Amino acid sequence: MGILNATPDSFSDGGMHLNAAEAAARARMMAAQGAAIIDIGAESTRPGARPVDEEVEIGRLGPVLAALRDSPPGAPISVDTRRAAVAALALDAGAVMVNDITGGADPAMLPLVAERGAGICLMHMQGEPGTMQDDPRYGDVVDEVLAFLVSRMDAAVRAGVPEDVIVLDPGIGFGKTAGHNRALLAGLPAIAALGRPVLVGVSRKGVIGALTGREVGDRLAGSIGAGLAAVGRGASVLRVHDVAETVDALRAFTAAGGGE
Ligand code: HH2
Repeated sequence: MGILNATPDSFSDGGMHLNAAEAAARARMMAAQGAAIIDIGAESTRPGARPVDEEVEIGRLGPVLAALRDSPPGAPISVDTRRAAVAALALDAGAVMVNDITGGADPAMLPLVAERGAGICLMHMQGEPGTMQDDPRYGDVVDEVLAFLVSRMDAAVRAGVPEDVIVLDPGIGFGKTAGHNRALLAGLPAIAALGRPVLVGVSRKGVIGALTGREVGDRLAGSIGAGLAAVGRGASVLRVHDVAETVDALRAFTAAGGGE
């Protein structure tokens, strides 16, 4: 899954894809590099980020989706939003999947996904982006994330979403310390055992910075290392900024017997 942030303030590519034509070109390039899904977001959810108004989110997304409709990227489009109204607009404009960092908290989200026959990624987050990294606490982080994902999957199925369009995500870096993130990566087999594809997003994140001592722009090798480990432990979707390098790494990893 290639990341396209149509935001001025995303932690690693903020401000790079605000122009619709350039954003659409980037989406097409990621698809050509081997991305199986293009995930487009218009609200940064980095630690400390402030929520943006719905109109702002729509104003950023609309032109990018329109440009992609005129010239499709060649890979399915997912919309990274926690608002059902934004998701509805994106699904109207050609997206086929919703990536919801709140696990479908907006009461209108799961019914919308069911009605439109869309796919959905349900992610775990403790708290809100603005404050989630202040003091995250868990008893057993893997047990708590698992319980949340099971309950949100149940809610989705009750709302009419078929189980086979649901993807699950432990939400690396969303209300978690470095220790929590490592425990969740080690605990991926338990999440994969729920029977749905598991999505993992570690690309350029603080957890990679903590492990390597590198700044955001210099975390490619660390991101790929952690991503491959996640695949080896049961992840089936990696949400990444660097598609070409990740695809090469995955090809070599698989050919060399990784994940068997
Ligand atoms: N991480 C980010 C945003 N959306 N969605 C899922 N399912 N999983 C993730 O790990 C995830 C996500 C944060 O990364 P990014 O989009 O690069 O940054 P920002 O939130 O600053 O736009």
